Amino acid sequence: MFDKETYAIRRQKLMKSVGNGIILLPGNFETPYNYASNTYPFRQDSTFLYYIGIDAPELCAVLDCDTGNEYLFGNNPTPDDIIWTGETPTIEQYAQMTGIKNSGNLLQITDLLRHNAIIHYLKPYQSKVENFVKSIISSNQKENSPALISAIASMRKIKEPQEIAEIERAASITGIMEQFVIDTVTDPACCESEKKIRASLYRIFLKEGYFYSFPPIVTTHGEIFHQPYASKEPLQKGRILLADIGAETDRHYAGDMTRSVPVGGKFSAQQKEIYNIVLDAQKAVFNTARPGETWLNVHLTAARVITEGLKNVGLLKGSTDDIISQGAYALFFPHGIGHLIGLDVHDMENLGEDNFGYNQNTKRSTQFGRCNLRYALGLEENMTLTNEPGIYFIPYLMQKWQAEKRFTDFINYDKALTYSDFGGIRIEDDILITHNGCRILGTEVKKDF
Ligand SMILES: [Mn+2]
Repeated sequence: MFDKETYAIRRQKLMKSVGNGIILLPGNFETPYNYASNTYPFRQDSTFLYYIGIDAPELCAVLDCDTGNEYLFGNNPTPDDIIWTGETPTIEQYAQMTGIKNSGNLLQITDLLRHNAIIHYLKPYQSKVENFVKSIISSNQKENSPALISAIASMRKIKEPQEIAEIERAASITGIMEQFVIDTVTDPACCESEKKIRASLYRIFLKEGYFYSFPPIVTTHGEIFHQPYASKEPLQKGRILLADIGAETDRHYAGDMTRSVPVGGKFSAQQKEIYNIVLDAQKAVFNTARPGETWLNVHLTAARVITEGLKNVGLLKGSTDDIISQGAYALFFPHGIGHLIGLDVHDMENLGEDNFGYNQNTKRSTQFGRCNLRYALGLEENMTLTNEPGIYFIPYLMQKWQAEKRFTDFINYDKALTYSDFGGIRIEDDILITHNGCRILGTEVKKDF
């Protein structure tokens, strides 16, 4: 945790911003793996972490905006709990740790809620939490209070210095992980497998007392964005290994970084040509991202660099403006240029990205590719985001679009299909928006091969 004043100040600000009624902030519960006492690793809800900070299951905070009273509810450990898992704090002690005066048994929550017409809460994502919330709230009180979402999002999207330091730590450990991948894979004698490399990455974050911010992606099929599998076979020289990995600190701030590395240490001329376009797009983002600029415009700037580059290679043709406005470039760059990062690797995704990443004037596009941009609005000082352009050759998508005769004026399908074995390239770093630009978080990791 940070010091308890941090949480007290954040809660005061939240109550003032929401204005009236009750704010319900449930923490997460343990989730069974195969039976009740064998659970998945516990991950606290990020909004609960932000306002309460206590990393333990089955707690629920209630903030009364009308009176300013704060409560923390939870169950005290039973004698059996103490025998099996050791002594843990009582609910009174937890409340003290976060600077809350009132505490009580989980069942006492209903008495407090009964007399209040307005209850603000977010959509829960764990079924146990959802059931718990349903059990204490009457059905006419609806979830996902817009006032609560916008109050939380406007606070969490601007990072405090202590949060930036924490993300920087996550990025630094993630950088050590990427450096390990680079050292291993560029060795001309490399005979490791994706699985072995992934296993070694676990060792790096676990020995720091950290965890991953998402399951590591270590694959020579970089064109599969969330490739869940890793091969046991030794890496093949000539392939590109993509490692999209992130450590999460013990305060649960995320890092998220990607390197695309030539197996054996040297890219082919064809690989290098595509790699340099991605690198140029990443540089364009570094040069564009600053307060006052919109992230949508940053995305389009990167799309322009990718489009121009792919035109030079002969994969795209025609007017750059038309390729971008009609979305033809998205065959090769189908995702957004980056996302907010913080207590979640996709920060606040569970609040509904359209609720804070878009608004009345900037609606989410329905166009393939551009619709995957997670945040489109203005950049402000002390926001943290990822900068992650990529170029991919997805055989399924190239064949599908060709069969549908999509953008035949812009896409050279005959040439594109010769890249069917290429895979994909992404280069990703975490950035902080400063007062007049942006900077990389963590130590910069090699990206020239
Ligand atoms: Mn990312």
